[in-house]
Amino acid sequence: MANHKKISDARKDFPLLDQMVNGKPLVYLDNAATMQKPHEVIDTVTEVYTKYNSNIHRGTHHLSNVCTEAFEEARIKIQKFINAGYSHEIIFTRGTTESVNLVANTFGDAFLKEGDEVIISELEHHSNIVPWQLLRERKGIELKVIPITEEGELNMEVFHSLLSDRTALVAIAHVSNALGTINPIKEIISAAHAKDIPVLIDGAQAVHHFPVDVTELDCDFYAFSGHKLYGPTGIGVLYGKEKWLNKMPPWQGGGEMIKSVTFEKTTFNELPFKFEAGTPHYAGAIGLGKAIDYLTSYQWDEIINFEKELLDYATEKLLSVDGLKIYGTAKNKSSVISFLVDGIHPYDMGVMLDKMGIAVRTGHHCAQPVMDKFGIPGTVRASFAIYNTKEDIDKLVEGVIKIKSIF
Ligand code: C6P
Repeated sequence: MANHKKISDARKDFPLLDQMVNGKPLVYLDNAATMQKPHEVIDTVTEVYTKYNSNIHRGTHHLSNVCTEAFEEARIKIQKFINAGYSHEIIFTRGTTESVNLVANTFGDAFLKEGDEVIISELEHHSNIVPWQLLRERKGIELKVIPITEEGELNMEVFHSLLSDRTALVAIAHVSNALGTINPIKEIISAAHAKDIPVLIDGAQAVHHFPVDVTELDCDFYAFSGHKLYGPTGIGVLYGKEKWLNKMPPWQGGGEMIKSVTFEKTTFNELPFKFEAGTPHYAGAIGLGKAIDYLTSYQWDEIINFEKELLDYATEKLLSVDGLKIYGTAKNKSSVISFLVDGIHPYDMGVMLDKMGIAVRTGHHCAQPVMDKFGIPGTVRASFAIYNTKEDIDKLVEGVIKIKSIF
């Protein structure tokens, strides 16, 4: 068996973490928004631009061949990472948002008709709500929403009752970014498939926390972003089953996605290129491949246990603060904690924590319906990665207590 790295050594791999913010050592707890990048990823992207930058799939020259090979190797790494059947089922996009929009615009426009229903949930990120609303405007489809409980879990009874002959797609987050809830997507997928309904999973908050196997899940589409996976920004993935991708029309038109073009008729390229119009973000894709190498140099069990330990520690410590309420108390949770302290607006809390060098996210986290459900303007959100420590959490809790005493 390969030698795995130790999580306790992870922190030194992330150069950005070693800095002062507002005169204090940085405590970075905004990982659900974006992860910091290890040296290996930064060096890989630099290497693309310093050693073999060249447009891919186009040139006959050496640099173009090297770059193309590295880009396609990254695709295969991603295929293996999520255990997709074929590398051509991996479409490079700008991120989760673009992946969901791609499905809404191609699958949605081609296969959904007026009166068809798309099931989403109350805990979705806006990027898995708005594309379906835009499709509703174009096609007259209807949106059905699975409500969440006080704990922030999906009401599965309602989900099952929403499935009907009119349901054309279920589009659901694997993990909620605002509450941390890990959704029972296996149950969702098999219930939908029992009625021949395809399922799209928004995996933006999942792929870096635990292994995802799209073959075992049997989902039809799975979307995620590179930057939340310790990889570069501006690159992401749409996994789609070959049977759907082959039937779906292209979305954006341009170079690379065509086989031949005349003014009378254009024929389209094969998968995956049919969906990758224009020069792709190959440096980002190659960097994402390296981020996957980095993440998988740890054992998943170690990552899961480590993040769970941080989550439990932070939950216990934060709950000991008088007047603090945690939003999102699902039994199955990832390392995200949303909270509010009585009488303190989340924005004020965020700004004051920043003065102490502590980076958290505040607001609605692009999940406004979640905030509406709880009748709050937003939350303070701390989210953990493999380079965080219990000391980071101690500093957060000390900060919260101090701010509370000022208020
Ligand atoms: N959530 C957060 O702070 P993009 O921006 O395309 O990489 O990812 C969008 C997205 C989609 N789904 C979920 C569940 C997400 O969490 C996100 C991004 C960040 O929570 C930025 S808003």
